[in-house]
Amino acid sequence: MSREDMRQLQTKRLIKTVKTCYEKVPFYRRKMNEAGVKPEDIKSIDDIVKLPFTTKTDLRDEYPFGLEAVPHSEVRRIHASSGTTGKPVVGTYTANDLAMWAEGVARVMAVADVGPKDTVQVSYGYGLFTGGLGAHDGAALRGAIQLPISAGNTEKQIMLMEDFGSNILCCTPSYAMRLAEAILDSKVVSVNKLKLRAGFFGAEPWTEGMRKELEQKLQIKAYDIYGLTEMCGPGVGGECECQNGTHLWEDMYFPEIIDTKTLQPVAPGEFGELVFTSLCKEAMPILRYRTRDLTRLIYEPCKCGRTAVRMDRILGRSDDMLIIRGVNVFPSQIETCLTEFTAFQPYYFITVDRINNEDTFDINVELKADYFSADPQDQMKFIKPLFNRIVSMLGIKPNIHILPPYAIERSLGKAKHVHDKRNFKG
Ligand code: DLL
Repeated sequence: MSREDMRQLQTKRLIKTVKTCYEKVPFYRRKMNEAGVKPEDIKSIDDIVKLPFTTKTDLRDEYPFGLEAVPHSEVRRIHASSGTTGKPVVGTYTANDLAMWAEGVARVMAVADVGPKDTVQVSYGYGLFTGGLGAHDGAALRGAIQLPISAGNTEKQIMLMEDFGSNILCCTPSYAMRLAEAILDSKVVSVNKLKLRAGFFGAEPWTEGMRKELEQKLQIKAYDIYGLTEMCGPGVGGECECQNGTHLWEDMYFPEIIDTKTLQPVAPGEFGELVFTSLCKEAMPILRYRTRDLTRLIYEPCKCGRTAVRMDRILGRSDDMLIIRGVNVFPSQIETCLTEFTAFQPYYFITVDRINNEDTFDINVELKADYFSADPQDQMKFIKPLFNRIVSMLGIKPNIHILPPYAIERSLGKAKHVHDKRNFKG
């Protein structure tokens, strides 16, 4: 679709969404009244900046169904994201919302031409988490065979992958790495015997280095799939064959990038916080939702021919950013450094503490089994270049510890990379 046609469609859908929010959801009416904006003030997609933001706290305050814009009897499914503290964030869906969600995932899967001859192994968790059922419904819409195995039970995953001939894998990148490791270590299954050809990985930040490792180890094309419960789940966007940014389905979810301090839109192409307005959602429409995901939007045309705007890799969430000795650190930056060295595994765990008024910064890492030695002198050969790389990237010095193979916990879903002990001190 041309940019102008897209803008017209977005305008039409925004006007409708805002009117519904104002008329049906007391929360939005109150917020818009406070901001002095009425539905009639929204005449074009550019007027979106007049609308107030919605935050995760608002969602929690309106828990569970305060933001619904339809009678609850029209809801057909409820999902929720775990959240680290307190009440979960809830997403509810009408039948149309479920169809639109599946369409978003199906568009992502189109890049690998997923269809009736394919078996899609859905190794995202099934349940309240949107990953499992989201990928499942997208695969169903493509007419593919769905294998709803969910996350975990790694040995069985690889046995069925071989026996059932799964050729598309959907899971978090960290679980994909765990599966790759299990396949390479396996005495019964070899990667050459598998039919895998593509993977759709998301739900957590991952790096180019991780992509290369996964593509090489699993002998597949590894595509990014992005999404969040507040919009629908997976399938807000996905990568094309250029693997050069994640196309966002902006006819369904309008993206903006704002400066986290001024809350004003940044210049096109600049980094900031991603904000979404749903343009088609019925059960729980959302206006200007602050995702806390930090990235940038790329408006230059993509070689693939898709005109939907692209999003750069997500650096991390603003709430995952560590401030160590005054320096901003995103855990994914450690992954970037690790994957530049063949000897290291892409697994890591960061511990931050404050001792004698100074921040400590410890990183546990693993060497691949062929390189591992328990001898500290041997280890120094590997630690030194990694240390130098991290210092050049972050400007602060970590303590690097090499752990024996498999010592770092492997994740089935979203990996946990950080323990910040400072949070528990007065
Ligand atoms: O993680 C939905 C999903 C499932 C997406 C499966 C992709 C695949 P939530 O649990 O609500 O929903 O978490 C949403 O996860 O705001 C990002 O911080 C992060 N996230 C999701 N996809 C990506 C990605 C699902 N491709 C939050 N890259 C989002 C980086 C991602 N971060």
